Amino acid sequence: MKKGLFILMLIAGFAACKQKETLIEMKQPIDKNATKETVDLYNKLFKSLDRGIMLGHQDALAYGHAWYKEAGRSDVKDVTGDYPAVIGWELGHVEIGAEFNLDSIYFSDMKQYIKDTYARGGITTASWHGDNIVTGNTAWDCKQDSVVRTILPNGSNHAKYLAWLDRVADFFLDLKDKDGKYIPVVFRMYHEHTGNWFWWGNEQCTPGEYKQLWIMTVEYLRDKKNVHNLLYAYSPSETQDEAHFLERYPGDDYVDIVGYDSYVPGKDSTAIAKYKEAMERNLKIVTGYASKSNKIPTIGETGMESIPDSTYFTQVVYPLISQHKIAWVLFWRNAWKKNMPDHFYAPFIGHPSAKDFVEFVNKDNVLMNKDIK
Ligand code: BMA
Repeated sequence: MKKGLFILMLIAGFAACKQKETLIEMKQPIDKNATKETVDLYNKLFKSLDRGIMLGHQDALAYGHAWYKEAGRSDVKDVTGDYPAVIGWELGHVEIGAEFNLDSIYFSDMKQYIKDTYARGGITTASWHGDNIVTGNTAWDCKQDSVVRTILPNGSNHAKYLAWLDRVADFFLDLKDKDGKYIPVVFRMYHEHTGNWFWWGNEQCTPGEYKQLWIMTVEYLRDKKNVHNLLYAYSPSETQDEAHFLERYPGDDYVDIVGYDSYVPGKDSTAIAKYKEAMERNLKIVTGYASKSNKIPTIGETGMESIPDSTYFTQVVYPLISQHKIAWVLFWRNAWKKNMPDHFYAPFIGHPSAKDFVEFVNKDNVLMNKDIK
């Protein structure tokens, strides 16, 4: 064989190996047609597990404690100097074609905040407290046990619900970056379903019905509406063990990210003790299942309302989460309305827990926006 040809073959061989290696290394989300940016985000999340835990805050850019819509502002940034790495948004009322969500954020503003976050290298996740389609009341109207059944194929509200999903799809399809590419989003839908406070809860539908609702939604958004910029996150409220966690799990083919929601159930030390116990248990369940099934583990929502314990972040949360590899911990929103002065989960300037929060975000393994660019 000519020397030149041999060298060429050698190079081609190396290139093929390299390509195969890259293919093997790349994790694929459940959407086989996911956009490149969505696959990249999924892989970025896997890589970030070795670096630390990203800090998340719900509604971070739209408002904060006692302020609403101030360009560039965020309570977390006011206190720490940087934006959270993960920002959560709430889609409730997008389904009915409203201009603003159930916490008074204009969807047009939300889209801009998501674009700004992406441009900064941050990550967006969305929850959806969609209305009760039977009564027209909120997601918390859970007196019936038949809402999900009416939504499933052949149900009396199936067609109407698909029209609601059309609006959800339109929202996601309207998220494009400056180059016109779809912005990837983590969709944490039908959450806290092991509780009984939403129409999709555990007393409101059977495990089979819940799984069908989930699968129907994924297949409709992905296969009918061609939404390919989503990663799907499964996030029950606290569960007792893996069997409980999986009782309503729609299957590995329908979930990219697993997590749970857990809050301090009160303001005193007894509540904190209960929280620690629930967090430890749920962190084990979620990280255990994630590593078995090759999914990303997260804490979907958490916090201590009004943070009465000024060392909550370094003394309660940090010792719990730093034992585990999880992609992020998302603290719930800081309400802006005057009638909800105690409804906040991250400190604002002047709050007694602000110093502790700064110490928390400065830990090497707690990641802010600047750490994940
Ligand atoms: C709940 C509360 C409500 C809010 C809802 C959806 O936990 O914060 O005030 O409307 O989430 O964001």
